[in-house]
Amino acid sequence: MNQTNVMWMRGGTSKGGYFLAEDLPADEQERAAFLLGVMGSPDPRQIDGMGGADPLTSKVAVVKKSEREGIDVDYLFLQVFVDQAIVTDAQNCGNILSGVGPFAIERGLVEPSGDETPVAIYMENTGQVAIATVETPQDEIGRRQVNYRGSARIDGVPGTHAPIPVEFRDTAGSSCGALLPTGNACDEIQGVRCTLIDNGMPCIVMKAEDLGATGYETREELEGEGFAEIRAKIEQVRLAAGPLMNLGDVKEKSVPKMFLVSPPKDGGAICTRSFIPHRAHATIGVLAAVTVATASLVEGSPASEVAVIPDGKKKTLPVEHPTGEMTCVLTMGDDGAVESAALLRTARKLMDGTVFA
Ligand code: NQM
Repeated sequence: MNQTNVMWMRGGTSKGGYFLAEDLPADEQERAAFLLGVMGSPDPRQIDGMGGADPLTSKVAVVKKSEREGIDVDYLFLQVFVDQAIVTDAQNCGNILSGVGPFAIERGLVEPSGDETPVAIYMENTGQVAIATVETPQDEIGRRQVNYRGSARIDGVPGTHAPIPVEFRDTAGSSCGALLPTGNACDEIQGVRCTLIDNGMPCIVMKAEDLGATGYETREELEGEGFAEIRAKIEQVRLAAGPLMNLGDVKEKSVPKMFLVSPPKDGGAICTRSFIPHRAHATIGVLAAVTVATASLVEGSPASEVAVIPDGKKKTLPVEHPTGEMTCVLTMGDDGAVESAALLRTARKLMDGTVFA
């Protein structure tokens, strides 16, 4: 196979190719080879493909109508590595998820049901469910179409767009089997105090100051020569922690994500800088934000030492990142555990056509 149908979309602060499952090879290896060709990997510039030379723009959503009760579509996320010939389903992506609802409606997998259409999405990578609500107003001749225009703003994306609220439930232990896979609020790994946690995304959360960082660096500073030693230390912690998080050897995996946290600077709940896991994130992952916000609520965790947490069972937590913040609204159950998380995202259709590998 050397060509197929695709829709290229921005989903949240990420960008990638959205495919119907039936438009890709069923065989995993064939599919991986095809997607590497589409993106132009492996090559740090991805010059011969559609990828944007950044893990955040080298992403794929594979979507199909669901046969599961109460679910509209199944979504499989694939990370296409930029400079290695690796395509992995070992992580989920909440940013690319933001485009799945609009894509499913555009492709006729979901019938618009009113001015707003809730789309129930089964996330195959982690076996969990998200509900994304998409604006579907009627046009002049009465047809309901996805609306991308609007006044919602998310940090990391210029301009404003139609809001796509996304709600997650029961994301604890999505890939690690438990919220705190070691059972501890704080572990010491390679001499660094950290929380190993998974509330939708496996993450390791450390205080920036414990690594000799401020936690307020720019993406360029985090990726610069001056940060090389700290990056090497972070990778040592990651490789040692992978097996403790039930993820096995994570040398060639894009999880766990690595977080440096510090006190909020702009009125938020906590300030973050993340590595995904080797490039610094320009903003923050969606499920990663939910996970770090959750870490800040865990008593005895390093994150709780720097976070500013409001009272009440429904907590609005702006998670600061290098280019603004992402607000997570976490609802706690009677047992004090996070029951659900809601976030605001936007997405935009960029092109619809044929892509060549
Ligand atoms: O954590 C990047 C992104 C992500 C993941 C990454 C994400 C999430 O911002 O749910 O969205 O961590 O590789 O797209």
